[in-house]
Amino acid sequence: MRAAALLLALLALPACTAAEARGAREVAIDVHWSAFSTGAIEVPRGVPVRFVVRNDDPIAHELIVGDLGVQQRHEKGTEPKHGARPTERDLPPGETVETTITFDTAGTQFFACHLPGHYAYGMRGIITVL
Ligand SMILES: [Cu+2]
Repeated sequence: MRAAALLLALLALPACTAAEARGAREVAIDVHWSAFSTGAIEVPRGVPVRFVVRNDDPIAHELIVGDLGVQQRHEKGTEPKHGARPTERDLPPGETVETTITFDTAGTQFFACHLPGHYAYGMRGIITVL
């Protein structure tokens, strides 16, 4: 009986390790003093990833997820409000916003805030899709 339990435990181990190595399915990010709490995250390809973003600041921010082209468009753009797309969300002051994104291809994506001056100040990070 004990041998069977040990065998089951060993069989389960590689599956857990592989899932962890493929990146997080829930990502918590805090915003404080116009800075994201992390600058680099890893997520798995092809499965929904839930972002839970808490804005601790008394001012608004935003979470824009996408490739470099998306980030450049938003940096130059004038869209004052977001919300319809899961990859483009407003972060009102003092609120926590959740959004779920599925990354279809492995590679590098970015997250950033493009309110005036915030990107240059450092509100950006890298998403590695594994
Ligand atoms: Cu911001």
